[in-house]
Amino acid sequence: MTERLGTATLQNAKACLPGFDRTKLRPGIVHIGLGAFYRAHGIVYNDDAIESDPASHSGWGIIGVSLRSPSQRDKLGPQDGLYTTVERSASGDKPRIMGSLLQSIVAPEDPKGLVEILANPGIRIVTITVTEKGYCHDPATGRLNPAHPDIVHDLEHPETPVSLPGFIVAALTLREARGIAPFTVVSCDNLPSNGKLLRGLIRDFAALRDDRLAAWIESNVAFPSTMVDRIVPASTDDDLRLTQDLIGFTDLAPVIHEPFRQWVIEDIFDTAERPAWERAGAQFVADVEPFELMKLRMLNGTHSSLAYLGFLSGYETISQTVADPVFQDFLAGLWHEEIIPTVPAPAGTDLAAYAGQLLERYANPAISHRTGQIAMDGSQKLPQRLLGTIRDRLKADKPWDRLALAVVAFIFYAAGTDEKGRPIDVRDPLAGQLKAEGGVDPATHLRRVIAIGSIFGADLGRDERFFNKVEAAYRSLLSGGAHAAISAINQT
Ligand code: CS2
Repeated sequence: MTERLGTATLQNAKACLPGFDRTKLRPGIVHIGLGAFYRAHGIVYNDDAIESDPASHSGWGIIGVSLRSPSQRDKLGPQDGLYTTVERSASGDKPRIMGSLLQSIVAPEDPKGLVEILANPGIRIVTITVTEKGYCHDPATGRLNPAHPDIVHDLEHPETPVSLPGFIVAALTLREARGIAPFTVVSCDNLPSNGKLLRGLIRDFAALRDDRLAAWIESNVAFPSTMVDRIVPASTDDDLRLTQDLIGFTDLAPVIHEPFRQWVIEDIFDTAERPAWERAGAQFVADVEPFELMKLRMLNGTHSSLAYLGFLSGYETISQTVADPVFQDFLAGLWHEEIIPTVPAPAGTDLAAYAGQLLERYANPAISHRTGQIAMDGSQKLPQRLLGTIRDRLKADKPWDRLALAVVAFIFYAAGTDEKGRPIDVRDPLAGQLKAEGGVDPATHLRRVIAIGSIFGADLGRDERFFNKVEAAYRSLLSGGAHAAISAINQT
């Protein structure tokens, strides 16, 4: 057993080390949702900004929060918040140790304590990656779901919340009462207009408590929208071994990622009140929406399509899936025939070149991104990844056969049995509603799923044009399997 990574061993680690003195850092950011993505993306930008000028960044250390599980804290705590990021590509592995995460905490262990931390005047930014389902909203409408059990709980127990909106509003309540300026709230999840969306949820939640507080939040708190991008698969035991071989110490919390990264942020910050993330390559722009739409539809939309269709075709990872020429043709058709015509190009971006770059990223053989991982939580992902594109295609009266096949692959996958009759481990907050009950005929099951308003909205669920195309795609999928259905579309 090698020694554990931590303050005492850091200097001997065989990796790029933090280029600043961690003992001089004070916390200025609370990050909620301490998963692999944030640790391979947001913290990397933050470490780069601090390294670019440590003296002016001493107030930008990070406190990381997990809203549910203690697992990140249990791994990071004994390592003093230090962990390795490993950039992987065909040209090799580059380990680097991150230094700006100062503390990791677990919200349910002391919710009041977390609210106090968030109310501390030193905290000026709250960043968020809690994934789609952490927003407690209705994905089809983007509004707060007041019946969500966590929201019901937090309205009854406002001082000991469990949900994201509950913590934000509890902290802002204290700051307002104490005359402390609010923090800026930065959503970094793959949701459309994520800042605007979160602002609306916080307003809805605050209004259920107190109209005056809701009005104060409305006029005082900034919620910049952001587009975030980096492919970061969940770490495996192999990744732990790889990291140990690279750095010479045991790290139980490494993150493996691709070389590419992008962060586009709506420029509504007071620049004195944030780290110079632009020095790390973050783009501050007046309007993030074109970047978000491009990324959600072109990357996440095809990622989910490949995840369901690739899984059903027997592929374990995205890179295996896109190595199949049948999938390459399908993907090219999805991008160029069906998705790109719905996406206005952000300034300075060539969408065909963006698609080409995405294909290279998907094909990175050193990144093992499981189709089953991306397939998770489809009910929360489909609206912004695929269904908005389909609405635009319907409006324009243009073909969308490949998108239809992706939607039915999701429905088939979430029904819970693969093409060989084996059970699928479906992880989705709506898994119960998506599962096909024994004996139900496929057409009835399809109708039932499409009637789920929080996924398909009130419009698509009642649109016969939508139903007819999706039903034809479902029949094709059921008759010969996913791979044959894709080949058939490629022939048309
Ligand atoms: C993926 C994303 O798991 C998923 O649903 O589509 O996490 C994707 O890898 C990132 O958004 C890339 O930036």
